[in-house]
Amino acid sequence: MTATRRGFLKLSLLSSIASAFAASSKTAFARAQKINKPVVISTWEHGLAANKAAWDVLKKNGRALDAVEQGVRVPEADPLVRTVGLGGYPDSEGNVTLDACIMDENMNCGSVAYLQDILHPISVARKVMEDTPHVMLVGAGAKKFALEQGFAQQNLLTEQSKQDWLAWRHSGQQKKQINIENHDTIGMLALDASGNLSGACTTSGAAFKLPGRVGDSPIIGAGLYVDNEVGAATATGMGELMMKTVGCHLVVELMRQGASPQEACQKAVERIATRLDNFAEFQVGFLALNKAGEYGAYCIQPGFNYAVKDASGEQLIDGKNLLGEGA
Ligand code: SD4
Repeated sequence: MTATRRGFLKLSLLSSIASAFAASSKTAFARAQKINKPVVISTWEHGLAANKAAWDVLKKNGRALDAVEQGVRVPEADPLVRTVGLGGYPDSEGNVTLDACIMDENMNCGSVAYLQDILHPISVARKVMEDTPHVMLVGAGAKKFALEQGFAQQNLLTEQSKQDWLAWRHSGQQKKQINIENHDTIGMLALDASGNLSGACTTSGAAFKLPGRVGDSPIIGAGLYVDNEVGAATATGMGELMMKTVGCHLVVELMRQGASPQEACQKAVERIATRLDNFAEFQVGFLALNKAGEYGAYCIQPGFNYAVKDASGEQLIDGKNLLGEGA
């Protein structure tokens, strides 16, 4: 095929795809009287403090990408948030290993997994996105890259985390599953004043996991996905379930087909429930935001909440769930 013919085919393909996108994103706009922007949403109660940092960027007409990075750095640096960054529960050998990813409005994404001794994995993920041709760096390579980029090396195992790990070891090393007492990953989504979406997700993962285990949080499509034509989604809970269903990509695709953020999250949880036999042993929560600034969430178990901040103020909302009373 000649270069001219290839160019022509590419152009006509792009224009038909563009009209399909325009048609699908009209659904959300048609539903919303007015676009709610800027707005930021994030998982769990610690999302309130994180949203404040993100809002500082958004209220000055800053970019959603900067907002989500600044936002999730708050729990990363907070030793009291026990499954993100500093003070996160270690793996079964006592090592804190971190997973994070970030995605912008242009389908750019960056990710780090199994990263040790670096306080802000989300900022390393952003560097991977912006300063390398790659999407994901893991383990020793990710750490080497971070150090070369000027990130400081730091011990992230706090005394409290060490004590909890020792107690777990002495208790016979029972399996610690992600249930309603053991979760804190932060996933954050923002729509900025220019109408652009971005998202970030960062975690120390499952407590006392097998060394080398990586969850959904750094996997684009599983723990986070952003399509600026449609919406964005992030997840918290037992990562293996989101990985098996590519959950966040599914949520975004459902929104593309016309589902509201709430409906899309519910359908993704139902997909898990109808495909994975042991789903009821775990928690999974999806959170979604669309181009019109509408948001929603849905989870398997009761107990998941999420924080929202927009021009009308801040809220902490209980996620609707599949298995709880009144579900
Ligand atoms: C993981 N999804 O590593 C993460 C953990 C989590 O709330 O979200 N906890 O599987």
